[in-house]
Amino acid sequence: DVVPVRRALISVSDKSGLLELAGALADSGVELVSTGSTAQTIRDAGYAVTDVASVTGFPESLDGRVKTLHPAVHAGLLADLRLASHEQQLADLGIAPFELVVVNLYPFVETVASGADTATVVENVDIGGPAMVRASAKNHPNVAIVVSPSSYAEVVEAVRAGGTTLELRKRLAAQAFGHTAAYDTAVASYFASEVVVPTDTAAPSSASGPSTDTGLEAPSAFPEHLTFSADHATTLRYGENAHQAAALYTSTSGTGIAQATQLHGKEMSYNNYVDADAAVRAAYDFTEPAVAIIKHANPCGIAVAAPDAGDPIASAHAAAHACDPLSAFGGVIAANRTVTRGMAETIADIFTEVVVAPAFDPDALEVLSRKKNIRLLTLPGDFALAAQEVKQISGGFLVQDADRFTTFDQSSWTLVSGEPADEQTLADLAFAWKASRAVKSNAILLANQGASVGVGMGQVNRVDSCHLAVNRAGDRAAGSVAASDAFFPFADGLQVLLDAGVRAVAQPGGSLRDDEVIQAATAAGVTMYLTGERHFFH
Ligand code: 93A
Repeated sequence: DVVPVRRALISVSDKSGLLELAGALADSGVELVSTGSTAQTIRDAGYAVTDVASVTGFPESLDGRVKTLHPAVHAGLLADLRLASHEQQLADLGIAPFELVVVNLYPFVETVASGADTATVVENVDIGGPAMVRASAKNHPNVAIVVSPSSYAEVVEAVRAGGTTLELRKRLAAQAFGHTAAYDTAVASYFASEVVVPTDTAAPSSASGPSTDTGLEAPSAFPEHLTFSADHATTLRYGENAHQAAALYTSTSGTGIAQATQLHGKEMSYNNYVDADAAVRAAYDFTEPAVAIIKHANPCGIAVAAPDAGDPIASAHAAAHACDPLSAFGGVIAANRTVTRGMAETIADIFTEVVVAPAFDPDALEVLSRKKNIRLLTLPGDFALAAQEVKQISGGFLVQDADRFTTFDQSSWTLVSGEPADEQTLADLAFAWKASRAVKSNAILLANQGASVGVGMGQVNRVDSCHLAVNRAGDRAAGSVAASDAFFPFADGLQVLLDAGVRAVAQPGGSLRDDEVIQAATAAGVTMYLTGERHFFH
């Protein structure tokens, strides 16, 4: 099973050790066939070499994309000369076999690491090289395939000793398949990380059409506002934590926080973007002047302007801040109106990471710009909350319509306990109900006079969220109104609110134990409305 080497095909991007190898093979009487610059390097060193183009009778073309992709090469690599028929066919075709193939591939990984643009990276996806490597490895009973300069010495030794052994060729074939597998994995992960989503990427047909239970139309295409181009990526200093690499991909057609203009301050961080997005989502749920202050994607205060305020947005900010001044330290603030000097002066006294708004009055900008680090962002003029949302899970994406209120109008609510609310209480309930949507589930939000006074967020049971909201509100819990993003499964959570003295409650209803829950409210003489719509937010 020793195969003497008469003819070798050499095509290498990494030319290290090439001349020693070529010299040793030439000295052993091996005919060398090579591609473009490999042939040139060998020839320049004074060794005889045949250009692959003269073997194929076809010029290297398309900027080198087609060099060795030709039957005259591949028949020479794949012929199994243990078979008389293969030997005969090669002879009939006038093709000589190769017994040794030396290939290393275009430096794909190195090109990506150099930060090259997409076109350059793509050009460095080797096609012909892996084809030769795999063909030769498949045909290891006849061909020795070498993919690494570290194998040259051993192969030269075998050639000099009369030929390659089957044991050596098998070992080399295993290395070769490992090499192309690793190469393709690198290519695949590069493309996966590119997140290039063409506009017309339709979801699989199984995802379209109405769901049988709900009559809802499934998203039939990847959301249009998430059309990215790879050159719209901005490298961020790091991700959620300092050891996580991160980038911002800006949708080419979006009108959101990713398209905001930064007027001042340090570079936006990954967490700044996440919180600014949550803040804007919360503030823009309101049509009246509103401010949301966000920490770790949760509100530590939301408020709308007092009806008679002289500086409405400043009044909304002051009320939002008063909800939880301790937590507001280092927060991200969104306003849905131009930031005024009055609002700016209050913010200037509080350590704040980001302020995002449709605009800043010039004197507000002047006040805030005195703070070196605070990031000031203006939203695009055509800012709009996204109509659809995408969440990554392992192996795929979840796409859903954005959560929109359809139950904001209290005329659709059902009074199930206590007296009908007066105008102010109804307004407070409506505010609390809307504001609770900005709170991660399980969400309980206590409010008074158009401002949150206690927020219970992110707990795995509703009772704990109630305790949290009540504790945060302190003595402001008594006389406040409460909103719950989803029904009370038992009366226990509601009881915490009732014991704290809330005066009215809005919640979706729909629990098996609604009766028990309603009875607890009735027993406490507290007004309760069922809104009929849940607003989980995770
Ligand atoms: O562009 S390719 O995918 N098309 C080919 O036909 C082809 N043949 C060999 N790349 C191809 N190669 C690669 O060219 C080899 O894998 C090797 O990395 C490189 C050697 O080219 P040169 O000898 O011109 O430096």
